[in-house]
Amino acid sequence: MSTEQSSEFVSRVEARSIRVGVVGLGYVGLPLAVEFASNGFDVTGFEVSAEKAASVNAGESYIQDVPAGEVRRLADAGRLRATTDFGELAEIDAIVVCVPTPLNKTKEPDISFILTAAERIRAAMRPGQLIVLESTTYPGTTDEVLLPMLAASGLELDRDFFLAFSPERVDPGNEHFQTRNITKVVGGVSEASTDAAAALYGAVVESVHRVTSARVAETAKLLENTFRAVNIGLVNEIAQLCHQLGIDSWEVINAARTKPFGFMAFYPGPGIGGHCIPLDPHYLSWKARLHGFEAKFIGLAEEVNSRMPQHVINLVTEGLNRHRKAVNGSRLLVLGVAYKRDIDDVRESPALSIIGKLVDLGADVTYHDPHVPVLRLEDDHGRSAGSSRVVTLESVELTDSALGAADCVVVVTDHGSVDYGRVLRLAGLVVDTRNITSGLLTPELAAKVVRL
Ligand code: SAJ
Repeated sequence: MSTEQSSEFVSRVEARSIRVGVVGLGYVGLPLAVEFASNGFDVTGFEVSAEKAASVNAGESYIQDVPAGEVRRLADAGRLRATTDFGELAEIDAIVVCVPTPLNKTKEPDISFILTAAERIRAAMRPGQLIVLESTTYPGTTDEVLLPMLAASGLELDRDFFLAFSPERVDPGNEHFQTRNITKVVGGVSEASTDAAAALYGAVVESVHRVTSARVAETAKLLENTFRAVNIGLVNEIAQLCHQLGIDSWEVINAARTKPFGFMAFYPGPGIGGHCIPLDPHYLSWKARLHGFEAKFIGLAEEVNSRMPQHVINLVTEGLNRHRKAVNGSRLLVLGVAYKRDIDDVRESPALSIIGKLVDLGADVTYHDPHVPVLRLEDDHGRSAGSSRVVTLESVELTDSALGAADCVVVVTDHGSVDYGRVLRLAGLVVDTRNITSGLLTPELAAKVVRL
């Protein structure tokens, strides 16, 4: 039921008299802050990084999808500013929290960034504020954790403040789907909170999808990304099965996708990377375990996906063996180390585990990635026990000699800027984990290639 307060809040949104605060100006927060400012709101970004705050105030952008010119225009117009003083949250009417939610070393949720943000909000709270959490998290975080923390201020839900969850759906590098044209799911811990949050986002996105609770919104986000992890796991298992049967899994998938309904193509790869797909499902399975429920699909997908780097090592071993060579002492050139094509992000990239394993097997490993000039391998990147060496590599130039000298070239990430026909011509052996060479193969070249 709407309250008098939520009606008043909605009116202020419509009048653009709401001051918006975005906590965390990363790949989610900065585009969102710019979107609100571009739609007539007065926006303050709250950052723990003085450097990021200074960049925004100087009209600069450090996020690939946010044009610096847009930041400069809004900063110059006084619509967008950033601060590290969280006490200024007291002056904000709508606070949107966009902080990281990683996993800890034992792959359990780490919501410490959310808790720190919530504590800072509690300390500055006053009547008339809406707080929205966007960070991907387990079902119940908003109503079980955030609500009590904020209520400890002495302020009362619906009377003094509103609280909702609305999952971020930013897809870095996606030129078609940007903040404005991606439907925003919104779920409040009360109906009045849903009203307030739906009004806020309704001012900047084309479509808002209201749900009846914050938990539904939290779980919807986790389903979205668990769906991907499970289906990627399925095709990775199919690929290993096809390899055993001598069947081309890529041809199988491309045939299946001709079905105009009831099928969605996913493709095998060297494993899954990024800050969403490998991590988000663990938030759901962790919560399930607390309730004595085992989320079997999530566990199985993790098992299959996390073993793909070893499968790649097996393919390299298989290929070298054809040339009577061992991995130990062989010169291996890895092409592409970012977690997916045409980006520079190496978080959770399977390349880290593949290179770590090859180094531990005694191979002489170099890599080429036009987007990643330096790569640092920590201990836990698939390294064998005791290999405490932290290895730092620099991307090598993809020269004819580098390609010719390699005993094996391993395509881990298929960046668009690489000429794979040249790689095939100059390399003696290619392990292709992305099917990027299939359209280039003559019978002679095909003899050089081992495909996933
Ligand atoms: N991958 C495969 N096979 C596939 C698809 C992906 O092996 O068929 C691998 C990629 O190489 C990568 C990892 O999985 O290592 C994740 O790839 P992704 O395409 O899911 O890309 P992300 O991690 O950037 O996921 C983001 C997510 N966006 C948000 O969480 C807001 C995801 O929900 C999007 O669906 C995805 O982008 C997208 O579609 O681009």
